[in-house]
Amino acid sequence: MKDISNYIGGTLVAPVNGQYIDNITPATGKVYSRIPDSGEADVAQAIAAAEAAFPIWSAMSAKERSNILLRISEGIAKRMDELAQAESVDNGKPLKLAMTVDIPRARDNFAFFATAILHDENAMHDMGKSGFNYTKRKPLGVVGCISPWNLPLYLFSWKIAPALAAGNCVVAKPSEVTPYTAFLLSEICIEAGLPDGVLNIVHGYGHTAGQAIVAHPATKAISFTGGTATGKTIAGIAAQQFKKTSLELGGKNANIIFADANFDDALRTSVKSSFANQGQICLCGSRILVHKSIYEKFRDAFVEKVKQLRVGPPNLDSTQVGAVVSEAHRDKIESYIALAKEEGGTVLCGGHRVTPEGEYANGYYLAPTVIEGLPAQCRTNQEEIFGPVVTIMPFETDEEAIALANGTEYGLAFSVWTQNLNRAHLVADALDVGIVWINCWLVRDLRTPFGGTKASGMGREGGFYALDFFTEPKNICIALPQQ
Ligand code: TXE
Repeated sequence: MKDISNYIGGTLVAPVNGQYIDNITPATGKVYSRIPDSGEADVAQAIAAAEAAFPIWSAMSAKERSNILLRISEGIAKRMDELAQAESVDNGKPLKLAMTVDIPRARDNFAFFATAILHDENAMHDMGKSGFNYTKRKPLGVVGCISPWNLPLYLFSWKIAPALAAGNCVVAKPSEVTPYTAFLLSEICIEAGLPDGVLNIVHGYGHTAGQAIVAHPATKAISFTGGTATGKTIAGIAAQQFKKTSLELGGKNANIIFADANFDDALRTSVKSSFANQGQICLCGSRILVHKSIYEKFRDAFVEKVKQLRVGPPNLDSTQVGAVVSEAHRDKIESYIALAKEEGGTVLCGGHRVTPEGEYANGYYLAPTVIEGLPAQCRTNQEEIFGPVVTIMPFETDEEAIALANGTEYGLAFSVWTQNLNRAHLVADALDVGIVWINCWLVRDLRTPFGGTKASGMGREGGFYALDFFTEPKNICIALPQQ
């Protein structure tokens, strides 16, 4: 059994208190490694190391920082198989998904921000004969990055890469549920020659290690992805210290299918947007809204396709839906399925556990579940379930579809399926949401603003939005001599 280490001041170290947390693989329900149960003392060491490294790292040229970050990207590429395997074991996601999405994207995150800093520009505001202003953007100092378990290395690197590229030093905490690839990243950073203390990775629980990062006066900004309730706690602590926060929180996304949609494309993609990563992506479309005139046809075809999804051990090539991330999370998802029934919903397919054979029999497998007949305002249609469960319901008019889509406290990412150009643009404009995908889902351009409205979060990640977040603008005003 492997005990993984914290990465502090450039070295791999044990937690100060010597305590560890069991790390369970959801595919079998068995403990397979142990994670440091870090606390304030470990975070204090990490922050001290980051503070010591900041003058060196921030003084490097963009080119020098870029070269080091590119080496990290290459290090991820070299260890692609090992990282994908670790991600799948830690999270329960199909190995194929980790190989094609998670780890390639972590590699790309580093490469993207490593090169973005070579192509940026700063503002100059001209006052004509009176003078001009130029704006410098300075790194903030030590920043905290806290990430969740659903896309572990993908989201961890999505925060760390822009923070480092902008010249900050980082204290980061991956989810205690899926820590392994973050640990492997520490090894990659050491091999890549990242100067000591520039990135520090502290493992442990959210309420201890995570909260210590947020509460420490030396962290100038917190970038967080995770649950909305946690986001609220973090925002409350950070606000007391006027700390910048970027919060990417939950979603209850609508997938709106109009009668004039390309039926086959909408159908195929809806299966993916509902159940990719066992439905554990904040961008998954968990409420499918279908125009009344095609409702029965779409519903029946959708359920037919969902029934064919193969649920099973993540390491099998044939598996399309793996295990959900933990026993507690499986229980939470099951409680929502029970609630949906109480609220009057009909389970069209799924709604039960799946038990593979042999060593996988105690893993956390759930059949992809489709529920209809629920009112829009019920809890099942309002709260984030974050599992392989979707609801489906009909609508009659464009206005009704928009109202249904906007009718939750969340506003992260909606999909709109129509071949009518005017409808596509008008509906997209009316949706109170951070991201709209028209005739597609999860098509990503890393330059675009990423984030949500309302309870889905605050601020935007991606491209120069992230680099802006991790820097402080300083305006310098030059007055020209007046005649
Ligand atoms: O997330 P948490 P959980 C949603 C989803 C899920 C629910 C809870 O609905 O069921 O959130 O998931 C750290 N101070 N999403 O409990 O707790 C924690 O250690 C500082 C949506 O796993 O928010 C982990 O590293 N940090 C989502 C990270 O926060 C704290 C992805 C996320 O954990 C902390 C995951 C604290 N007080 C869950 N408490 C998305 N938007 O992608 C916890 N953490």
